[in-house]
Amino acid sequence: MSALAELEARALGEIRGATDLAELKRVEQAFLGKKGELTQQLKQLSSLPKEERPAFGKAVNDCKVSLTKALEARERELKAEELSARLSSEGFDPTEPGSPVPYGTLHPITQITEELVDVFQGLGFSWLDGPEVEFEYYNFDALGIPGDHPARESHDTFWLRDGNVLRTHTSPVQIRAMERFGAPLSVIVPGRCFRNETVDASHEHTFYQMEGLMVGRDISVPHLIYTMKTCLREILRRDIEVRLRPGYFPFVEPGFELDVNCPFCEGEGCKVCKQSGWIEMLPCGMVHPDVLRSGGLDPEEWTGFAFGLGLQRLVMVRYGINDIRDFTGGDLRFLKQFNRI
Ligand code: FA5
Repeated sequence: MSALAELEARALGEIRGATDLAELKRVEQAFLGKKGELTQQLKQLSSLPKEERPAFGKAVNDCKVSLTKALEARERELKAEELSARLSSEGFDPTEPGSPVPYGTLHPITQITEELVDVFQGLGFSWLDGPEVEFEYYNFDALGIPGDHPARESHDTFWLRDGNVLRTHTSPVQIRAMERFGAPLSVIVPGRCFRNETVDASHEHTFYQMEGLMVGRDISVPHLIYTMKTCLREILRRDIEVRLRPGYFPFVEPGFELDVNCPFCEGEGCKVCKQSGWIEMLPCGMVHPDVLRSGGLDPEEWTGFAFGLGLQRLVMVRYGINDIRDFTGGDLRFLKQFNRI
């Protein structure tokens, strides 16, 4: 056995035999310290014939690596032993269950999204996602809202330096869905939208919509009414009446505003519904032939309906919440009322 191999074996034995951290430190010094045995070996290097130096240098280095690894491993073991000895001497029982950590709750917008996805998947719709940073083309042009169209003014848009936009609604995904999947098609698209609006009790700069789109042969207004009634009945958890009023959106023809009978007065007339008995719920309509064309579909063959549901608005109507800012205010007393984990 070479002197180096003998030194390594002896050092490894001492490392394994060290019974506490102080002793381990002493062993480390004895072999790897400035005056340690291995360090001394290295000093012999210059006295060796030139051709033997590389092999000897490598052997010393390998030995150093092996000792360092063994020292680290033994240090970990000794530390763990010391910790468990200290904890048991203090009467700490690591097998006792910890004190409970309070759970958070799902945000009401997350809850309503999950419920809506559930209802619509039951009706055969697929759940799609789309980009929040959108091309001007998808957000506006392909939906029949060219640059000079007055409808752009109602969407106070966050423009990015590269000419793209933070999407102002989920409708651009209508085009993306038709381009990608063709027809027939039934999709919902819940997601975040952005408008550069002054925030007040009913407007946020960042809010959630859920787009719905059904395209098929002979899809007509009764399909739209049936779908919306089924969805709103499930979500508002009561039997509801709906009515359609004309509404203008360049990407639907005809376009509607869909109202539901007021949940607070059952249609009798109250402060919330401004004595009308009806609450404005969502805009919708039959997909404009030009929009079908933008999506690559032939309007002679296909028809469809679309809607854009404001999710904060839906939760507000369901629970009688009167300020949209509560959703992002971070007040736990508000959030804990929607106690679903
Ligand atoms: C649209 O955004 C259309 N894309 C909806 C649509 C889709 C129409 C498909 C026809 C067919 P509108 O700008 O009205 O429409 O917004 C739809 C809903 O989003 C509103 O009813 C409202 O509930 C919600 N919403 C709009 N702006 C805000 C805002 N600043 N803060 C909170 N909710 C908003």
